[in-house]
Amino acid sequence: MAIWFHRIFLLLLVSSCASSDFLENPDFESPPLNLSSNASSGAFVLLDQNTTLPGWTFQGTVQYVTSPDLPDSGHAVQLGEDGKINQTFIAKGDDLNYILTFALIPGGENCSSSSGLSVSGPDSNSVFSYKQNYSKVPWQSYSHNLGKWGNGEPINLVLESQAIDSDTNSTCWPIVDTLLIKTVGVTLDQDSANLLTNGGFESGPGFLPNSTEGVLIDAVPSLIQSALTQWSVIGTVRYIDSEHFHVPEGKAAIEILADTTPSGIQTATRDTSEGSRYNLTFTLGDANDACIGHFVVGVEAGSAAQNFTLESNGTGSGEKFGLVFVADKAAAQISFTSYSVTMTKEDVLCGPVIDEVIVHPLSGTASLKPTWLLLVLALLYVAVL
Ligand SMILES: *[C@@H]1O[C@H](CO)[C@@H](O)[C@H](O)[C@H]1NC(C)=O
Ligand SMILES: *[C@@H]1O[C@H](CO)[C@@H](O)[C@H](O)[C@H]1NC(C)=O
Ligand SMILES: *[C@@H]1O[C@H](CO)[C@@H](O)[C@H](O)[C@H]1NC(C)=O
Ligand SMILES: *[C@@H]1O[C@H](CO)[C@@H](O)[C@H](O)[C@H]1NC(C)=O
Ligand SMILES: *[C@@H]1O[C@H](CO)[C@@H](O)[C@H](O)[C@H]1NC(C)=O
Ligand SMILES: *[C@@H]1O[C@H](CO)[C@@H](O)[C@H](O)[C@H]1NC(C)=O
Ligand SMILES: *[C@@H]1O[C@H](CO)[C@@H](O)[C@H](O)[C@H]1NC(C)=O
Ligand SMILES: *[C@@H]1O[C@H](CO)[C@@H](O)[C@H](O)[C@H]1NC(C)=O
Ligand SMILES: *[C@@H]1O[C@H](CO)[C@@H](O)[C@H](O)[C@H]1NC(C)=O
Ligand SMILES: *[C@@H]1O[C@H](CO)[C@@H](O)[C@H](O)[C@H]1NC(C)=O
Ligand SMILES: *[C@@H]1O[C@H](CO)[C@@H](O)[C@H](O)[C@H]1NC(C)=O
Ligand SMILES: [Ca+2]
Repeated sequence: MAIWFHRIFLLLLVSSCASSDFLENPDFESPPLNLSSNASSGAFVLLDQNTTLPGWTFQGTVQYVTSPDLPDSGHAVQLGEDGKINQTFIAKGDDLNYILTFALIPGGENCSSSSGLSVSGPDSNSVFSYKQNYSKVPWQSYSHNLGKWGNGEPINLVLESQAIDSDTNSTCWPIVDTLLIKTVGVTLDQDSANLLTNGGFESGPGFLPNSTEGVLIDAVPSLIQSALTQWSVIGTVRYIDSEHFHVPEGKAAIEILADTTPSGIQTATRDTSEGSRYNLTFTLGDANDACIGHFVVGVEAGSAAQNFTLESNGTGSGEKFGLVFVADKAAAQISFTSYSVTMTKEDVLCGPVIDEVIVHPLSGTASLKPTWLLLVLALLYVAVL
């Protein structure tokens, strides 16, 4: 048992580093230079062609925002009609993934429809929109994987508003603040007992300094493009930190937020052999976020599927469960889907927490075949005698 655990911790040796060094003026606290209008005269100041925003290039309608309701109680930018900002930074270190976390704040009052925010890297793009009932505070942290880049490569980060309504006067334009870039490098430990990578969810987006609400991860169909290393996402999940939530193991875990449709996470095992039996174990719990309810989590592993339930009183519980499955192929699919729509008393969506997902072979599988063979031969030998 001790060896298993030792190896599990070895696998978690993913190098990662959250840094504000990559971006200049990531929180917009360095004010625009050469403002022609009087900046102290209002909370929203339109940037014009004579203005420069330190670190950033901008186009279209971009306003400099001053408000106590921002994550850093300071300044941010609002991307209005055709509003766009960009900044190029240089990759440091080889083959690292660059994961962006940022705060999204809905802009304006009395507006009927929210405009989307498009976030792009050189070969990636995601569109975000502020969703009601996903946090207690009036802003949300989101993440986007800018991809894997080699040392010295330039990464142009572009944030742009995406109008969804023809009536631009009734549109709530997105406000963006506190950008954080985290580099994540996963070195697969082939000797590890766990046949899953990042089964403890320690490798994922960075948490913003003043955030108590975790980081939302929207649907992403590909493991490679996901901000959560090696896991794809269906619906929306919240990446939670142990500083502000109950996390069963390590510093982070996943809280699945099912809305009108089920949400969940999915990955694939490595090095399983078709027809062999494996034991999948995981911890199912609640985040200690006052999420009271009856959790139903569907677990699929290879060809096995089973529903697991947990009665949550929202005070940070956790229970270990297991599911034995037969691998249907070398990379068996493992997924967790929440069917329960749960909300806190404050109308914030919440749900089951998943952590410590481990897959290991059961005895009596391929690796032990030689032993069986020897035993049979020994019996034959005895029989012959
Ligand atoms: C400020 O604007 C003037 C023109 O109005 C321009 O000549 C000057 O270079 C600008 N300075 C900065 C720092 O952008
Ligand atoms: C800016 O506005 C403040 C009051 O809101 C005023 O005291 C100041 O003189 C103005 N400055 C300029 C350059 O107009
Ligand atoms: C930019 O600066 C020039 C020169 O000072 C001025 O003529 C022009 O009106 C300014 N443009 C805006 C949009 O303030
Ligand atoms: C955190 O919030 C406090 C007050 O709201 C603010 O003074 C501080 O600058 C923020 N820290 C960061 C890192 O944003
Ligand atoms: C923004 O992107 C343009 C090209 O679209 C580029 O010329 C410019 O240098 C970028 N700005 C920054 C600050 O990286
Ligand atoms: C929003 O509506 C309220 C009440 O109708 C009004 O007092 C306020 O000025 C409006 N705000 C804006 C920005 O139009
Ligand atoms: C979202 O929260 C608001 C109050 O914060 C509440 O009125 C509304 O019903 C909630 N929406 C849903 C879908 O529960
Ligand atoms: C938007 O508002 C401006 C001034 O507030 C007005 O001139 C314009 O006609 C409005 N546009 C629409 C489509 O309502
Ligand atoms: C699967 O692993 C769990 C946790 O180590 C253990 O309790 C359970 O007995 C195992 N199942 C089988 C069939 O070995
Ligand atoms: C698990 O529960 C969901 C929702 O109640 C149901 O649709 C699904 O068929 C169940 N799956 C299994 C394997 O029982
Ligand atoms: C919540 O559940 C835990 C364990 O399941 C239990 O120890 C605790 O007393 C419960 N709290 C309430 C308020 O029911
Ligand atoms: Ca964890």
